[in-house]
Amino acid sequence: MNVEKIRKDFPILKRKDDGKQLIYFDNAATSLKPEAVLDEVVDYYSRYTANIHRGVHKLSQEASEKYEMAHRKVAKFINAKHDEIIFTRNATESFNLLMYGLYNQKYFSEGDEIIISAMEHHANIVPWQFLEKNAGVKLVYAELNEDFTLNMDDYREKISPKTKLVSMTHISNTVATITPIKEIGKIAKDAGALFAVDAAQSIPHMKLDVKDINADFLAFSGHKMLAPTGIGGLFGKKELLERLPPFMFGGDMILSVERHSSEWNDLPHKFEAGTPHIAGGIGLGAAVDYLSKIGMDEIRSHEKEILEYALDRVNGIEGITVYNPMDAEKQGGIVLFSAKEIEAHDLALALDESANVAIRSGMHCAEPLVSSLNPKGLDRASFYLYNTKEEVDVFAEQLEKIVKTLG
Ligand code: C6P
Repeated sequence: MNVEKIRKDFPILKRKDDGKQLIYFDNAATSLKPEAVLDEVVDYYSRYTANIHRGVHKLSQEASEKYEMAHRKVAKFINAKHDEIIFTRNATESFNLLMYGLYNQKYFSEGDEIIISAMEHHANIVPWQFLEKNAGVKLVYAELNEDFTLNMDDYREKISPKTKLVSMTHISNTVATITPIKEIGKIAKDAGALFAVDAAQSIPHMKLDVKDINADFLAFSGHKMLAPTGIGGLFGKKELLERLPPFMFGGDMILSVERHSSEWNDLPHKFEAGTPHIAGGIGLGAAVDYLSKIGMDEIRSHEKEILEYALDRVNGIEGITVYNPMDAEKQGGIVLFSAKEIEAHDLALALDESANVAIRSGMHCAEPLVSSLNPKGLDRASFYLYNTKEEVDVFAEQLEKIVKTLG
């Protein structure tokens, strides 16, 4: 993989502030966008802007075809069928779609249980809390081991005939643990539960195959995988999506409408009510093309190299604590850390101001876990295909200086 060549595809990487080159280590929050994606978005707005599925004119035909093609590209990317991919705004909306669908389907009964892990993002916690309040469902947490890996014994002990859904992250956005998702799924299916995967942090970084992991549902966001913000997706097995009622109603999701009743459209349109983010969808298609051309295995192995180097450098700094499995085989490209005596936001601000290094600080939308590790929040550096060891050097040297002066 030629990282120098890849870097040239990302115009924002030319950015300097006060003469200092931008070092973007906030990829778990959102990724940068390559020219190939930006061009597709501009092309839609400048050459063939039109609503989709609503016009017989050339522009509408072209936009509709591109938008449909994007569904096919995403489907192929994760080995799904094209009508098993629903475009949503983001992973959060995908989980809400799933939750409301199951709720309206009356899938859950009082006393049923949903198992998630202790390292979930709020998007895979809060929707299920709605069911605790409104459907009498109990939310059960599978705990972590001391090294931040998932405690599989705890998960196995907690799964029971009462478990109706297991919804688990594939890669944590904080401690970065990669969960044994295929095994988790098998245990869930053997217990007769539905199995949903939060792939927001895995789909941008590694090869994913929904058939291989036997996911019933899988949620992701486009903006973490080089696509624009405001576009994401939910994969669902066709037979399950056909049974699931829609949660948004209006144009395009219907086949016919009478005064007092309507007939739902085919998949995936049944779940895509109203005018969607057309440019975003087309941009997501371009992002998938870009990632596929480079190769997901190449991206994963580059990130492993950067991660190992970064873990080593950061962990070696006196006064820094790292909260990760510390093994590139067991975790994604994230270093979660804190510096003794320095508040998380102060440290992130100091890195930004002194060396133009962008990292994230705070609760990372995973408050139950992060607040248990440090009630004042943590810092997180997260990597992607365009990051380099030289950038890690600047970051680590600056981090060390800041810890010495502020700590
Ligand atoms: N995590 C982060 O900085 P949305 O916001 O809907 O695009 O993605 C939600 C989401 C769901 N699951 C996981 C594992 C995630 O990491 C995220 C988004 C970002 O960690 C923004 S909070």
